[in-house]
Amino acid sequence: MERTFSIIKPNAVADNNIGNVIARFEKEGLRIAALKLTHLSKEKAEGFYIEHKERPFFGSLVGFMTEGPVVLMVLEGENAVEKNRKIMGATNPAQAEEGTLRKLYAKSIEANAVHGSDSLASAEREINYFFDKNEVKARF
Ligand code: RTP
Ligand code: MG
Repeated sequence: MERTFSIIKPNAVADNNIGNVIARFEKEGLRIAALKLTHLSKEKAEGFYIEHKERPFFGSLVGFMTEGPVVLMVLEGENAVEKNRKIMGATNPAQAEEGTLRKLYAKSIEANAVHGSDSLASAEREINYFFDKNEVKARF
């Protein structure tokens, strides 16, 4: 059993797609082990995306991620990291497959509806960045 970290980004929250995203995860067999709705500070968003600090889109990305509330989740399930990436689809919604969350709910490559950890190591870092140990409840 694996854990991964997911964010429903500000555009998807603003469009009232929280329920649709969560329903999809549950339908695909992922369980929610932790969840909170919050509004990221600039500092928190910068720290989260620190690996992209030198990329040209960094400032814009941080601006977007702090423009409205987000939903932070820990998802649990078999092969959770890869399963979540498949459900999300490609970073750029123009390249995302039909039926993926990004194809359905993204507005642009930046406002692409969801984040999902890209490896088990990232998942561990990202979960610990946003959640205390006692906030994450094993479901399996
Ligand atoms: P994420 O980390 O959000 O799950 O997305 P990802 O792995 O598919 O994409 P990544 O390369 O890690 O980029 C992180 C986020 O930065 C924004 N982005 N903007 N303007 C651009 O060219 C550009 N490229 C990436 C997206 O919001 C992407 O999810
Ligand atoms: Mg990434």
